[in-house]
Amino acid sequence: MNTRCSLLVSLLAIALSGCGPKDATPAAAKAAAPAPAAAAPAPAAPRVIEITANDTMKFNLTTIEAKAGETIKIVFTNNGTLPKEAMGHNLVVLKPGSDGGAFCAAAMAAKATDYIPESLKSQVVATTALLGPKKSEEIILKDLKAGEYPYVCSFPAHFAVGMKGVLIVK
Ligand SMILES: [Cu+2]
Repeated sequence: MNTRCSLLVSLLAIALSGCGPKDATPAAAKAAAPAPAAAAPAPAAPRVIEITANDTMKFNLTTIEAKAGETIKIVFTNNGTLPKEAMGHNLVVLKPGSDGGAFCAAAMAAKATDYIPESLKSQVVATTALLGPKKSEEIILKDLKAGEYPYVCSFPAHFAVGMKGVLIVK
């Protein structure tokens, strides 16, 4: 019964579509047309760069390269196990020409603001929050200009043991 019904429906559909195949074709073409347009922004999706840190106080990547005009997404993950108060990590991207060491020295007294010193805040291009173990956060750097951007973890003493890197944009 059901089979016969659906067969009838199918036949009806064929009969109906047979009435105006010429109308149907441009309509389908129109419907399909926006698809490539919608897909066009896809290449602009930011390149994702994964950076990790752990209890050894090192970034897995100490050099990142990007092209001028590029937008990148940095996904930063603290894979460590020690508590945030003892071994928190952040990833702070500074403007070209900034002194990462001076920034981190000032950061030591900035516990209240997650080790982002108010006095040097203007040097920050982007930063994650201070992350505890197994936490992850992303930052997006849009339309990068050429230059060398130092990045650091500003948790006390982490810069001194080498928790730093550079984003080179050319
Ligand atoms: Cu750190």
